[in-house]
Amino acid sequence: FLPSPKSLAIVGCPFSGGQPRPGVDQGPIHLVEAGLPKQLEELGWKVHFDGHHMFEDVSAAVGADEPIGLLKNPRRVSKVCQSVAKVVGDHAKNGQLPVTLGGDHSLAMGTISGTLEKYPDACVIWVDAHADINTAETTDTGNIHGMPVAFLLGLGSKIDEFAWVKPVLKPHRLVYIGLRDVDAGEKRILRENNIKAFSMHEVDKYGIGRVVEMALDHVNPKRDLPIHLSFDVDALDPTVAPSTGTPVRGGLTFREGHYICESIYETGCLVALDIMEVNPSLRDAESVKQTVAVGCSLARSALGETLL
Ligand code: EXY
Ligand code: MN
Ligand code: MN
Ligand code: MN
Repeated sequence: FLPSPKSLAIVGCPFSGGQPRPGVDQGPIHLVEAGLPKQLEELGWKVHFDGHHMFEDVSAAVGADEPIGLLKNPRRVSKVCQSVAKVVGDHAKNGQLPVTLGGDHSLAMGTISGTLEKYPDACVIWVDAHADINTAETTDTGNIHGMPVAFLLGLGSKIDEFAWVKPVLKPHRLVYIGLRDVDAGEKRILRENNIKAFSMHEVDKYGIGRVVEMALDHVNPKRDLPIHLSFDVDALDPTVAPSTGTPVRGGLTFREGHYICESIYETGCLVALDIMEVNPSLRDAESVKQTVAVGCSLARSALGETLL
C-alpha cells in the first residue's frame, strides 16, 4: 500500500479542544520546528507540508460552545475533526500518506474517518495508555479525547452535532497496545464488543515482539489490509515522553515504542499515521525537548527508518 514514489503529507493540527490543558495545540508546531519534514525527506519521502491547519473559521462559526451533557467543546471538536477527516481523506486519495500531528487525540475521530473513506477495510492499531473509548454515557470527565474510538465504532447515544461521524470502524478491525489506565465503563465496552487489547501486562508477559505479532494476527491476519497507526505518546513511559497531558507510569520503553512503529512499517501496509498528545508546555525545557524528539523519532520509525 505504500505510495511509490514515497509521498506523504504532514497534517499539522494545533488543536486542544478535546481536553482541558492548554499547550497541546503547540505540539505540531514543535514537531515541525524540530525538523520532522526534513527528517522524513532524508528517508526518501516526498514531503508535502503547506503549514498547519488553523481551524479559525471553524472556531468562529461555532461561537459559544456550551457542553452537551458532560461533553466539553462538542461543536468545536466535531467541526475540527470533520475538517481533518476531509484533509486526511483527500491526501490519501491523492496518493499521499497522511501523517497527522496533534493536538489532542480527539482528532483521531477525523483522521480515521478520513482513512476509512479511502480504505474501507483498513484496520486500526491504537497505541495508548488509555482506551479513548468512553461514550457520552460512560465518560466521567467529558473530555472528548477520551472518546474518539466510541464515536468511530458508533457506540453510545447519538448526538446530532456528531452526525457526520459514520460508524465506519468494526470492533474486529481495532487493536490496542500499551493500555494501563482504562475506566471501569471502558473495560465493560471492550469486553462486550470483543475488542482485542494488549495492555502493559501482556507486554511484560510476552515481550513487545510477540505482542505486535499477535496484534497484527488479530486485525490483519494475512497482512493484506491497510493499517492506520494512531500513536498517543502517553503510551510511552513518562520517563521517555514526560511532556504530555495525561501521563501514566509503567509505560512502554523507548525501544518498545519504536519497535511497534518499525514492525508496522515492515508490513508494507501502513496508510496513515497519527502522532498525538505532545504538549510542549507542561514540563521543563529539557523534558519538552525530549518529548518532541521522541515524537519525531516514532514518526521516522513508522516511515522506514532502520537501525542498520
Ligand atoms: N479515560 C479518561 C477520560 O475519559 O477522561 C482519560 C482519557 C485520557 C485520554 C488520553 C488521550 O489518551
Ligand atoms: Mn495540507
Ligand atoms: Mn489517546
Ligand atoms: Mn492517552
